[in-house]
Amino acid sequence: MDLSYERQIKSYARAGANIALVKYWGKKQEALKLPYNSSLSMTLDNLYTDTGMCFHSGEKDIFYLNGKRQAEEETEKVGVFLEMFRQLSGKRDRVFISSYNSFPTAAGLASSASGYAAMAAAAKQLYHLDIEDKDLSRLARRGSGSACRSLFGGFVMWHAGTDDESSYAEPLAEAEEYAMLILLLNSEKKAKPSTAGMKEVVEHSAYYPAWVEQAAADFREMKAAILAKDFSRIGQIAEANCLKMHATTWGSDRPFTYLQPASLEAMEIVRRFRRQGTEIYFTIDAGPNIKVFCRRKTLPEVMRQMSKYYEKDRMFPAYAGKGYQLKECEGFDQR
Ligand code: 2P0
Repeated sequence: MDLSYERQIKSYARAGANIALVKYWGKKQEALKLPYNSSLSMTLDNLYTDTGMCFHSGEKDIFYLNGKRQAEEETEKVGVFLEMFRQLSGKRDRVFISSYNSFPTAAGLASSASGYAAMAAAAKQLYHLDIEDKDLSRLARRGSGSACRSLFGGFVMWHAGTDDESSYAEPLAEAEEYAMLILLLNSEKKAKPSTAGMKEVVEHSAYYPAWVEQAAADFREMKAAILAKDFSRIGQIAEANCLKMHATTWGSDRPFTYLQPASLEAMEIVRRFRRQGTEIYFTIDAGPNIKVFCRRKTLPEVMRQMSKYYEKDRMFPAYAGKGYQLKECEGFDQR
């Protein structure tokens, strides 16, 4: 079995990564991936996943990521995800899937979000499902919670909801005036995946109930700040929200942290920029890397100044991305 199936790919989708400004952190229902709190993110343009799919006659799904065939465990996870589409369509054939990330995989850069969003969109097309984007977001959520947000462009809300039906994502507003600069401080695969990290804090952190309460307030305020186009307020809420998320890891019976010395240093660099008059803010996910939120027009200058501290190949600039895109095609080489 090899990548020759790529020439037969019929359905192809692209979805952008997203960075949460109010984080998703903790599930109240593991299997359905129902979160305790609503979250709000910005979709990025040049960090994305391309996924192509076609049916094949074999007995098992085949999954390639960045040109490399994936082991059984990862392929089975994808198979469980695709099972939802098989049940909805009634078509049982196994699928060949090939995905490419435009950025380092599993380094805290939200590759599972764009990955499952692109896969959900490609599967919708392959199985000819006539479903609305809201319902597609519920399916993407089952692959990886944050994937539901990657189907849409600009600023996106994921309503926590109380059951499968009510936990979905929808766009809030465009984000053309803003940008993100991702500083890749450490590209190693993280020791504690976010799924395990959030489970741990839900069960063991004294601060978890406070997080749920604070996140709800941050979500409401962030929504208002975005609609008011209040850049400073968006940045302030985002920065404080990520620190509250990280505080839950310190407040656990079994304390851990995703931050590294380089993360604290980068946080201080961002604060120094602000003191010197360049208004930028940081946010940090379940890993050591820093994402800088800034105005679109200041991104080139921020990059120029950041290059005093970081190599060019460690910096990933991005503007706001669009929602998922579909293409019917004959083979992946026509991308
Ligand atoms: C977020 N994260 O809102 C938060 C902030 C990490 C920190 O969404 O278990 O890969 O597959 O639902 O979606 C990462 O979590 O976790 C994440 P699962 P997912 O972006």
